[in-house]
Amino acid sequence: MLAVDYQRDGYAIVRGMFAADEVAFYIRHYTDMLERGDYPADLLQNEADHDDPLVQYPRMLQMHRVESVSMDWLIDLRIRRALNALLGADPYAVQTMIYFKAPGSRGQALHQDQFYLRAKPGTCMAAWMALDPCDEENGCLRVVPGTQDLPVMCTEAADYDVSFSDVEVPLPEGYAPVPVLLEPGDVLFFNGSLVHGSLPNRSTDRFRRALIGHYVSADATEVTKGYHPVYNMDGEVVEIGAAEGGGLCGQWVNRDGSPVAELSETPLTKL
Ligand SMILES: O=C(O)CCC(=O)C(=O)O
Repeated sequence: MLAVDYQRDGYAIVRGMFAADEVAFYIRHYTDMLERGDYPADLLQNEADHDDPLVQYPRMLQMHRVESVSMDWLIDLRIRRALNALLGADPYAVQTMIYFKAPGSRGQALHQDQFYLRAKPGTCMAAWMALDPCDEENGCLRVVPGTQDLPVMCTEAADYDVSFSDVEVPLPEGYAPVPVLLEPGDVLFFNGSLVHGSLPNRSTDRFRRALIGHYVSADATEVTKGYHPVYNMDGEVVEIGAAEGGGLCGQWVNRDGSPVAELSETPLTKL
């Protein structure tokens, strides 16, 4: 069922993969890290604007490189088994992130993870675990059905009023994001081509926390340098190459009245 959903849609949800007490533990753990100030900085934030909830509750990146709770979660047996079912083999683990998404926080414009990771050959994969109930009001993740097999698409400038990130994949008519409603402990898996993002948290008092792991399929021989060191699912460092940015990207063109993505000469300018 999980693999069937994933093959068809490029994403699949495992409900209740982690228990309520585990979720409570992760919330406490990362809140403590935030309060102590000993977390890996996220350079995407606008440090000058201290009223921005994203400055008060910044996203953390690559926590698994400095502390074991994150590494243990990244290679947790339940996630490992699900990734095996979806990818047919153990992947390599390359990233952890936590989003606090406090009330009033901006979201993240529609994008593809492969734009950043450039896993080759094969793809990258996300495990996105809800730590709070996630709905449209508090800025749940949104995915765009039908985009799971696209090449890395050319991007446009994102709207900083609603997104903290700077680029956005444009969507032609017929493609629309759908909200992914999750409960704490649910894990959404999605591939690196699937266009996804989130809108601002419009609630006044509800966080939308998520713990996220990124992986590359084990046939990948390269991934962008910033995602090294690369780990196997036993937590051991493995050596694979560093992917380059640039190259061709997909542009929407009209073919017989339908939008299709064709590779364009326009180079990607940013990783
Ligand atoms: O959680 C979000 O709002 C966005 C996360 C995301 O896009 C990602 O993990 O790639």
